[in-house]
Amino acid sequence: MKGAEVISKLSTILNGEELIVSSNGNVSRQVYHLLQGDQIYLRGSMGLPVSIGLGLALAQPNRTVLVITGDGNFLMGLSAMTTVAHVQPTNLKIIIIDNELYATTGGQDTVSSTIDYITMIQGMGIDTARSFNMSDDEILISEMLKDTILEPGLNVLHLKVEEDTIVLDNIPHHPTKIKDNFMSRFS
Ligand SMILES: Cc1ncc(C[n+]2csc(CCOP(=O)(O)OP(=O)(O)O)c2C)c(N)n1
Repeated sequence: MKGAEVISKLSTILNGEELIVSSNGNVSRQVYHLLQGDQIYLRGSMGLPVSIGLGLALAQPNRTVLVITGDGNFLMGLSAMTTVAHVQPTNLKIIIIDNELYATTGGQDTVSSTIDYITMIQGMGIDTARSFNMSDDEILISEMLKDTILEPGLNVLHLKVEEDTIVLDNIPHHPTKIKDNFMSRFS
């Protein structure tokens, strides 16, 4: 299964009230085109989705905050996970779409193939991390996504996915417009 298919499946699980932060590049494009709502689609600012998601979760404790991040972005901002583990924001959910590539910029390898994500994340102090290889059994994916989003507490889901061959159009908004649209959800 590909990352875009995972993101599509989320549309049947989300209730529209969640605040989503997506990592720059293909993942943000997929979230923009495949999910509803004015969300934080990061552009350019690689490595920051977990940091921004943490800040948002603390600022909006009554809303579910969902971070959807590529593995390259996740690894670049890895230190933010130690703060997430320390703070344990119960409204924060993190989904790592791991294609083992910087797919957006031409498919260079990340170092994901040699990392045990669950051991790493549990070592930081997050017990509720799950990992799933999407080539194993596609039927389980909806349940995994549902559990990650609907089960109370800080949840992390690491998904090994196939590379997307279809690249969606870029987001047709300047970051300031993305910010304004997102902020209008609170007015
Ligand atoms: C600091 C920085 N370095 C590099 C880039 C260029 N860049 C944009 S997206 C991207 C790849 C992101 O990889 P990943 O998060 O794994 O998502 P994927 O492209 O695989 O969907 C890179 C290297 C950038 N925007 N900022």
